[in-house]
Formats: sequence, C-alpha cells, structure tokens
Amino acid sequence: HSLTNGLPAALENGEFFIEYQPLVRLTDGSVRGAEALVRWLHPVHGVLGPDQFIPLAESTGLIVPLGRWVLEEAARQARAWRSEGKCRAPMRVNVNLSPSQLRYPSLVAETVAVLENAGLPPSALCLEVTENALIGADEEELRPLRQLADMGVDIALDDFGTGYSNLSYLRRLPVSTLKLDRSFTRGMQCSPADPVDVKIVEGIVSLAHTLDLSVTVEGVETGTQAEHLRGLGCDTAQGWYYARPGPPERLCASASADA
Ligand code: G
Ligand code: G
Ligand code: NA
Ligand code: MN
Repeated sequence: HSLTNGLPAALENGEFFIEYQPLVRLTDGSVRGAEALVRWLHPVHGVLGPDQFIPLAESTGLIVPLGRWVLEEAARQARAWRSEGKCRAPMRVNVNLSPSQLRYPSLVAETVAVLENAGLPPSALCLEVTENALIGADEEELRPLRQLADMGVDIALDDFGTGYSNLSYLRRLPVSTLKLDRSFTRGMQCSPADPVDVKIVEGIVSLAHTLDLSVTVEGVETGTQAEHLRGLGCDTAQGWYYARPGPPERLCASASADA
C-alpha cells in the first residue's frame, strides 16, 4: 500500500493533526470536554481520516508512536484550555486507544508521565476503547486499564451496543462511561421517537446507572434527538448538532455560547 510507506516519515514531518469534537452535558448544554480525532494532512492526497490510516498504523506498529503523539498533543491542548480559562468547567479530553496500545507494556507509565508533564489530574483524561478490543481479555490483560482507572482516568467503552454486548461482562471491566453507538441515536430523529429504540436506550441507561456508569451518546445531529436522549437520562452527547470535529480554538467559543 502506497500510504504505508509514508506513515513513519509523516510522524517525523509533523503531517498529523488533531480535530476536537465537543462533549456536551445534556442537562444544561455545557461543554465538558472534547474527543481528539486524528487526521493526516497527506502531501499528495490531502486530508485523510483515521479510517484511512489507523488500520495501517495498527498493522505496521506505528500506532504506538502515533498514539503517544496524539496523547501528548491532546494533553497539551487540555492544559491550554484550562489555562486560558475561557470555558466554564475544567475541560477534559477523550483519546482513542487501539488494541495494540492496550498491549503496549509502557502504556501506564507513559500515560502517567504525559499527565504529569501537562500538569493535568487523571480525571482530565478519558481513554476510549472499543468493546471488540476488550472482548475476551482476561484479568491480566485488563490490568493496565484497571491501574489507570484506579488512578482516576475515565475509561469509556466506545461504540457500545455494536459488539457482543454480553452485559454481564460490564461488571468485570474497569470502565466508567458507555459511549452509545450512533445507530441508537438514529431512532430518536422522529417525534415520538422509535418506540423500540426508546426501550433499548432506557434499558441501557438504567443498567449503566445501576452500575455507576455514565452514558454518552454519539451522532446527535438534531435538537429532537438531543431532547429525546436527555429525557431518557443520557448524561453526555456528541455530534454535529453541537459541532463537527474542528480546530481546538472552537471549543471554548462554543462553550461561551452555551450560557
Ligand atoms: O471522526 P472520524 O472519522 O475522525 O473517526 C473515525 C474513527 O477513528 C473513530 O472510530 C475514532 O475512534 C477513530 N480515531 C480517531 N482518532 C483516533 C486515534 O488517535 N487513535 C485511534 N486508535 N483511533 C482514532
Ligand atoms: O468511532 P468513533 O465513535 O470514535 O467515531 C466518531 C466518528 O463519527 C467520526 O468519524 C466523526 O466524524 C463521526 N461523527 C461525529 N459526529 C457525528 C454525527 O453527528 N453524525 C455522524 N453521522 N457522524 C458523526
Ligand atoms: Na472514539
Ligand atoms: Mn466513538
């Protein structure tokens, strides 16, 4: 693959950049933080999304240094948001972890170092992992995540509801947030909302809150969806209705507009 050859140099040449998409508290519309979404400004192909190069980075091992760069950069940005003081609440940042990062032996030590260097408390960071990355993981494989969770790092189960969703395994996982896949948000488009999707979301929210987990919904594109999901007790929302992924300066601009 022609993109594969360019990946290592791209990191050295500073061709990656991060867009941030706000995470909004549904009860009052306040911005609580943002998800970091990496992009590659390719010299020939233009801006490439993660779907176009993360799998390559995974299979070539470059995901470890790339993921380290994303974490460092996102932490630096969270520090900047907090220092600028333009946001009403201390901003948090969500960073995606891919499966090989979970197996990387220095994950815990490096994450602790990144937080310390940025002067951030562990609660300023949320690490997003997919259900599929955790399916079948035994206690030893979960230990790094559990260590980070015990320190106060928020661990989110990304794309929740699309994998096996063996609900009893939720109790074993060191996660504090469920990120509900956007397929559930779609049924909230009409009024009244799709009754089956309503029941499903109700059930997930009830289960999550029983287990002391917070629920974030993805792919919110309309005010109608936001209203339905707020009514169903979801805690946090993300989607085009609030903002598309964009440059970091926009985050506190939208925060100041939410009064
Ligand atoms: O919005 P977007 O097309 O950027 O996101 C597509 C997918 O890429 C999402 O599933 C997201 O979790 C993933 N992704 C975005 N940034 C990163 C990253 O820094 N590391 C990893 N592993 N995945 C990412
Ligand atoms: O897999 P993950 O959930 O991390 O990926 C987020 C992806 O969803 C990104 O590609 C992002 O650009 C996209 N996205 C974010 N908000 C919306 C939205 O409101 N609607 C749709 N269709 N996609 C969204
Ligand atoms: Na994600
Ligand atoms: Mn997600």
